[in-house]
Amino acid sequence: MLGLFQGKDRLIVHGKAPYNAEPPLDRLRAAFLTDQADFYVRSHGDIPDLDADSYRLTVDGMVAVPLDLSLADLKTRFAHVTVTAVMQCAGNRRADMLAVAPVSGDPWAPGAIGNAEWTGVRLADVLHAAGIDADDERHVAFESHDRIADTDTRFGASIPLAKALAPETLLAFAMNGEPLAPEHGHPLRVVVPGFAGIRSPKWLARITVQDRPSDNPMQTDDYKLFPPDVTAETADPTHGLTIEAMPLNSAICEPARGATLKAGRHAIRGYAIASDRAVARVDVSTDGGHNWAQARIERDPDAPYAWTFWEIERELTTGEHELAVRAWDSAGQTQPAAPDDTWNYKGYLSAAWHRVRVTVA
Ligand SMILES: Nc1nc2c(c(=O)[nH]1)N[C@H]1C(S)=C(S)[C@@H](COP(=O)(O)O)O[C@H]1N2
Ligand SMILES: [Mo]
Repeated sequence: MLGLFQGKDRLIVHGKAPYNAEPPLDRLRAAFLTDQADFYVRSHGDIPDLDADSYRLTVDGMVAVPLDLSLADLKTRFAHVTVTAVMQCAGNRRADMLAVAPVSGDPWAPGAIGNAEWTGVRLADVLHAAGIDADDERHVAFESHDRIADTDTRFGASIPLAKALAPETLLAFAMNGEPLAPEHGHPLRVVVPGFAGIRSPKWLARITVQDRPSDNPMQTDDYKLFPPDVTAETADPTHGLTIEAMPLNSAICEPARGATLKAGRHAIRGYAIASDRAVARVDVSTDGGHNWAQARIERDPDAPYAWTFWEIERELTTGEHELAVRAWDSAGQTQPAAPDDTWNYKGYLSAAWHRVRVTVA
């Protein structure tokens, strides 16, 4: 197993305790599968140091046969499955909303995302072994070993039963063929492809099938989406939208924001992601969104939950340029031009055109 934060020295650190960090965007765009060393870390509290040999997972609640499994039980009783999927924080690209008006939370650039090959067992197989009946009104609640910073409350969240039973939803013990690093949830985490990272608990301790969402503050108060007119003072979390599926998004990874370039042809590269739809088209502008050209896209048709890479070469003349990217999904939807319309006081789901100013000298 990799040691704590091993190789993470390249990351841009937003906070040390809890540890929150993201890769520089050229590292992020360097490989279709993001190395654990380059993978962003989002933690709400401590990073538990769990021993794989003594680890236990409890499955209880509305099940016929409650389970108490070791990691070895889990690995031997259930088929191993590998799914390539993006993990993305609901706060990814928050910095662009912060530029509109103050928001709470870390100012993530577009690096609070990564794409990995997750190996584990299907959550559905474990739930069926516990004898659930597939009543769509149910929820699957998770509890973890870490404590939310400055509280005694363990981290927890839930997903609707239908997504828990979906074939892509895993209890994962490996990432890109390596055991999970401590900061990514060793020895076992949930992976819910297409959903915001908050629904994929790390350091999983307990799974409870119940008739309502988790009562953990992460579920009831945080990760709720509001329109721009709602403030921290007026927000009623019971009226917020629970963030689950992530929106269509794209970002320019190269060149870097603020870069000084030589006049001539330059490659402009980045990623796009459409959650549970496919990215159908990516357009790039070098004049702030007046004129657009279609980028080449690269994706794995067998990995619908992975990201799409895109690239285009453009001639850049001397002066200031505002590069911009917008993606389109298979339903013909595209991203909003400006972050203002979807600005929210928590800075979630920042998905307007990504703009990068560069100087050509
Ligand atoms: N137990 C636990 N699970 C957690 C979190 C956490 O703080 N504790 N953070 C969540 C959030 S908000 C995100 S975005 C992802 C980040 O996963 P990563 O750190 O492996 O990239 O983990 C999720 N799972
Ligand atoms: Mo997150």
